[in-house]
Amino acid sequence: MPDYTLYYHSGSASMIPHWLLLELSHFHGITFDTHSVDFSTGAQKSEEYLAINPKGVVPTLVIHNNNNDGSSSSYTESAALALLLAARHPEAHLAPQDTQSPQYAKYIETMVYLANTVQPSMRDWFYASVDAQSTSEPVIAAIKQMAARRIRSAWDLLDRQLQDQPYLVQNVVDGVWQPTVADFIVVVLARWSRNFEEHAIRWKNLDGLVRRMTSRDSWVALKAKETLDDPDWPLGLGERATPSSCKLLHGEPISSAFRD
Ligand SMILES: N[C@@H](CCC(=O)N[C@@H](CS)C(=O)NCC(=O)O)C(=O)O
Repeated sequence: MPDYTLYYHSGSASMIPHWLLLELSHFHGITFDTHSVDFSTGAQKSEEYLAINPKGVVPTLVIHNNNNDGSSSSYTESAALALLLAARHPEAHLAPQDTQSPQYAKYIETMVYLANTVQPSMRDWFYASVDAQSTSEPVIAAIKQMAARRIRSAWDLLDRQLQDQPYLVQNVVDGVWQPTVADFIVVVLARWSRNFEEHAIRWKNLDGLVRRMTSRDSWVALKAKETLDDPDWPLGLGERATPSSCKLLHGEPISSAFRD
């Protein structure tokens, strides 16, 4: 029995725990298996899947033998899964270890900001018509405009946070800066912005973070495992990759979601 099972869909929010699981398996010997959830058949809304994730979205992480009694439990919310994995594997130093330190306070603040403000805005942008249950162009445009404004101010803020440091949160182990799970999340979100008018890597410090994080072996393994349609990301500024996303739902016209 592996330590974990991840239900994922390529290129979506499940990239966050998937990347972290690969990082942990590469360096710290944890084991996991994966199940791909096929959005094109609506598998995320099937009865079988809803039994482990009533929200009908990815990711879902199953922790096996959580209580040392052979039972398994499922958990959802990509940011929560990131926090959970960092806490369950302190040897990987994916979070500041001293929960009383100012660095830990900054870590929690950053994680909640990403989960509370940035990720929902991304979802609003990609799923405007689905979540609003509307095909009205002005309604969709207004939702996207608000989401884009929030995302832009997030890039401003996160870029400032990276002003004099390589990673979002100070997490220094034996004199060497280590990324926290917040850095992994930002890179996944930055990738989603690649076809936006304002790609996150236009911000200099975010660009540095993206390049630092995507040089990790675990990122290379993630790209291979998820067979991403833009394996060359991050490209140079101004270049455009093929449209793809958090996940455009089956049937949603891609052309309405991306600028030409
Ligand atoms: N807050 C959730 C959001 C998950 C989410 O929206 N996942 C999208 C992919 S990025 C999904 O599963 N979409 C399929 C659907 O809504 O039917 C998380 O971070 O895990």
